[in-house]
Amino acid sequence: MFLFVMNARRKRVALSLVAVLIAGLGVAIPVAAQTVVIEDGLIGYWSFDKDTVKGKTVADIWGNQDAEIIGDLQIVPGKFGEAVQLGGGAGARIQITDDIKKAELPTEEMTVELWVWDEQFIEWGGYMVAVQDNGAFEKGWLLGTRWKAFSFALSSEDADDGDGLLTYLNSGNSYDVNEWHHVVGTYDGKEMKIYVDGKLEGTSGVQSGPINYPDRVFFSMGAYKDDNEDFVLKGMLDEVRLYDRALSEKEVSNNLEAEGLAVDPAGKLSLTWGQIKAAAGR
Ligand SMILES: [Ca+2]
Ligand SMILES: [Ca+2]
Ligand SMILES: [Ca+2]
Repeated sequence: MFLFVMNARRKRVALSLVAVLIAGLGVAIPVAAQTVVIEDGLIGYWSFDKDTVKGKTVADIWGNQDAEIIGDLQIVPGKFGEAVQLGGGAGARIQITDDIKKAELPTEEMTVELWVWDEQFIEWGGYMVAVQDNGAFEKGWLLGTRWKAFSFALSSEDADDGDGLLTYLNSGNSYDVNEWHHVVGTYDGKEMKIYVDGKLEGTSGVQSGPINYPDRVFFSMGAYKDDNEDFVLKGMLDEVRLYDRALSEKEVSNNLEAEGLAVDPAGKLSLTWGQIKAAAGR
């Protein structure tokens, strides 16, 4: 008996089929058709699972952008595995880098995706940010809140009014505190979209062309942080993912159901193989 693991790495495949081939019989028995995270275009994935957090360092389990915990934050049971919990006090965040030259940011298209448990819904909430919005100077992007709406903001080069122009695209509905929500912002170079719990909640055609970045950002999770603002989430963030292309509605729905990568690079391979063996009756 031998095992075949088909890894759908960097292909537009929603489901990874793990098949066990039984030698001699030539019969393929699918034992785990679990929904997995889309990998095509994925450039960063911060799961906050406890085995990916060492001291103040939060591993990027897909890319090369490990993040640093700033402030006294807790790793707590989350939506999937563990999540990070923030208390809302200024100065805390999970920072990937404050040097935009070192940041691996999407340039033409993007998707920012995460699970959030928000305990207060502030006016200028930031879950993942790479932004400067200082008066008329408006560059970069963020996913966060405007009061009880989720909001995806983005600045592009074609819509630039001279010093950048951000569009804050808000969800159509308002939401309650203390619930898990799956929130996604996408930009394909022509349209911004925001999805909440798999449902398309808003579209804007104001922005077009490459993403318009400032010279410096606090590329971070858990706070609306720029040169003159620092508004920290009170709540939890989990399973934060960044793509360099716009996921489709179908792909957003897939990721809403996904419980991780096909083969977890952070060291759960043995667990996955154990499950395969168990399912195969071995
Ligand atoms: Ca997690
Ligand atoms: Ca500002
Ligand atoms: Ca402007």
